[in-house]
Amino acid sequence: MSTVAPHTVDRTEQATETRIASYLLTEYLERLGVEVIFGLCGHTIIALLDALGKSRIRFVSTRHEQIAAHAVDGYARASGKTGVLLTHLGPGLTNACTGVANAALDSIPMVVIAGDVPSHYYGRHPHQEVNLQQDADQCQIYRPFCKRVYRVDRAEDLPRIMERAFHLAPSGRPGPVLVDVPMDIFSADLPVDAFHQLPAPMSRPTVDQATVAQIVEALASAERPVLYAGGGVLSARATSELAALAEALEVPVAHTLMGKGCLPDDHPLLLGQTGFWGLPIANDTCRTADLIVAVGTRLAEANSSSWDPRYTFSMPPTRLIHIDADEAEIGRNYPTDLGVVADAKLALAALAAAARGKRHQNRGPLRDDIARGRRAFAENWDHQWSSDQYPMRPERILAELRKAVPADGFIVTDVGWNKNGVAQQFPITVPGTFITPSGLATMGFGPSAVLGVKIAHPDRAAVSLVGDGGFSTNPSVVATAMEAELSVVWLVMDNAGFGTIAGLESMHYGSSFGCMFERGGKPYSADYAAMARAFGARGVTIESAGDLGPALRDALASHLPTVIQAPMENAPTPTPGHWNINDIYRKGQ
Ligand SMILES: Cc1ncc(C[n+]2csc(CCOP(=O)(O)OP(=O)(O)O)c2C)c(N)n1
Repeated sequence: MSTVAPHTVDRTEQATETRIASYLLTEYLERLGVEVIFGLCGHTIIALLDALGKSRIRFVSTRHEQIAAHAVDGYARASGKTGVLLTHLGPGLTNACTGVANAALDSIPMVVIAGDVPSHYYGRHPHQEVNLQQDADQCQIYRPFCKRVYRVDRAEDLPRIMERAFHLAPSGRPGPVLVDVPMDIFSADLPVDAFHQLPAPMSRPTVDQATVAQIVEALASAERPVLYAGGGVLSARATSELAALAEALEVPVAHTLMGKGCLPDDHPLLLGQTGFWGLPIANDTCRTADLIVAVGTRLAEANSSSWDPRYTFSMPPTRLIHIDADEAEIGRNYPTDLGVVADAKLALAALAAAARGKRHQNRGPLRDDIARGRRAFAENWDHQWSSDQYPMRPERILAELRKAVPADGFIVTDVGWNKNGVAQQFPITVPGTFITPSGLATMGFGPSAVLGVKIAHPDRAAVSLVGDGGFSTNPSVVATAMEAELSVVWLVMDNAGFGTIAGLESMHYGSSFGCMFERGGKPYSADYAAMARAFGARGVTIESAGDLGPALRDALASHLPTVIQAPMENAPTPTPGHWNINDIYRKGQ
């Protein structure tokens, strides 16, 4: 019989075979189908690392916990599975915080396992605990954004809490769950069958037939209806159901930033993205609609032009039917005629089935109007697709990227011209291939998330399109890609500054103080390509616009990670919608 440590289930029972918790936990993670964990070591988690090292689970070690958290996020988005992050306490937990919050705001399922100080040090303020004003409570830093924050106070609770975490993260509205584990618990003995409980298979909520009939009738009889798709449509893998519904009733489809890809960009019923960085045809059609059926969206500020009725949505008089996995989202920002809590895929499938063959209002020249509206907007920049200007025009960078990356390749953006430009001007035809940080819009997301995307789909292209500001937040992603042998590409749009914010500041204040990269009063640009080579990766500097296409094709064919640095003019993305921060700024003397 093994020696029984203080954290066993029942020391008085007759001989229960026990094993060390970290090994049992690792086997449980294997049984759950976990194939990869991203993280960064610390003395609180090496017991688990030892077990992971002996398991089938791949551990990808990053040089910063924020990188690990974004990589988990990218993996979860691309694979559709719950991602797993492993982090040390104190500085590890706080470093990962931004990445986990980013995942939370985009409803990405994630389980965060964090080591903590030994449980018997409660209240003594041990090494690296975030304390001072609160004892043994550092996990609460995650409270405003995690679905649950668990601290495991007794070893016998670890199996039950792990089961809860893997049950809750993907269910309902997905999101991160933190399991904070005092390090002695990883080394405690537990009965060999302690992790017997797997998360229950779950059926997801659908819509009752009467409500389905009501919504389909409302769509069919409306004169100017719009289907409005959010990221929830993509995460539920419900794009073909959306297309079937739209086509059955000839209803145009607009989408949020995260909803891009809900219909192929060349679909004749696709209006495009709404909001500040949206398309005029999308904003105008939504604003003048008589009915909007919104699915899997928060109707968030950026996509709704700060909820100003003059730009994107005018509800009322437009009637709103809102279908979402989370009842808390319904009615938050707009008066709602009908709220439905349902899984997007089941709801859209039921609506599409009921809509098939149903008579609907004559939509007139709807498809022509959409085509004309999209073409008119593109005419603002389509001449730039072939521009030889150097430093390059951003539109030419997008055009070369689209030509080089296969339709099923992933474009993982950061924030800046990359995100706004791709959302607005870059055709996506395969759902799920556009990955972007929306809710928290975290600069630094893209270069790290692409690592997880590539692990989820090693045979597909994965390019992170990122500004030089975003890329330089955590350039050690290159080291991780080298170690993990991930042939990802970072295409760095180099405008020597935090261009998007510089543009805002100069528009309102006539200067871009604090936003551009400068040394001695002159623009300062680091040599990211040389830096990549220093890590052993490939690094390419674009010296004329015509170099980019071949450089991208070489990079995608290479087995090494590649940084491509493309000097670019700091030109703003068009903003057909509205953001009311622009009404707030006031210039003084
Ligand atoms: C972590 C974080 N800090 C600050 C911001 C505010 N912000 C939004 S866009 C941006 C500039 C990004 O610069 P860059 O990556 O060079 O892209 P560009 O805007 O030049 O295209 C900043 C600082 C943010 N979104 N995230």
